[in-house]
Amino acid sequence: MVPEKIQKAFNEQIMHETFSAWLYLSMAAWLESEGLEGMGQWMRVQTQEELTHAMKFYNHILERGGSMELLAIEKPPAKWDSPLAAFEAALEHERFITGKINELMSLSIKENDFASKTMLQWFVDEQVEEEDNATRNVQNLGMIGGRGQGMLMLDREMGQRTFVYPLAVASPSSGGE
Ligand code: OFO
Repeated sequence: MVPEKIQKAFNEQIMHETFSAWLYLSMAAWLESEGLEGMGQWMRVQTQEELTHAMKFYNHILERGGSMELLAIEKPPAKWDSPLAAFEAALEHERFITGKINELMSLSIKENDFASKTMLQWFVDEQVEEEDNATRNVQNLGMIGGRGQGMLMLDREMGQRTFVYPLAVASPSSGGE
């Protein structure tokens, strides 16, 4: 059984993680429309990652006999002032998500829900990586100043990113993590 408060909060987190995917997919489209295919690819991979995050919460609720209540996803912005502005918005969003994960961790401790606490530790660690990646992107773009050869090279480098399905996100039918 999953405690009522945890189930409600996890349902909300599915919405936040799916909004992350929507936001990054919108950024991917905008970056590609600006001729930055590599940065668009980076954001496409980020979108896929975010969907696995949503699925991790989804699987956890169902594995514990909870019920699902999918919430509406807000419309993300469709354009940004510059690539740097887009990646700064991504960093700001990841900081927001870290705050949400920390709130969930506090709730799981308050509710003595150890199964959630163990699952959430994965997200605590993941958010360190998410903020690190987002910060590095902002720093790199800041150094380049958004122009010239450096921009071309960074775009090529970011385009190398590929999606790897995380083993920690298993469906109930696959036998768990
Ligand atoms: Fe799901 O970590 Fe980014 O938002």
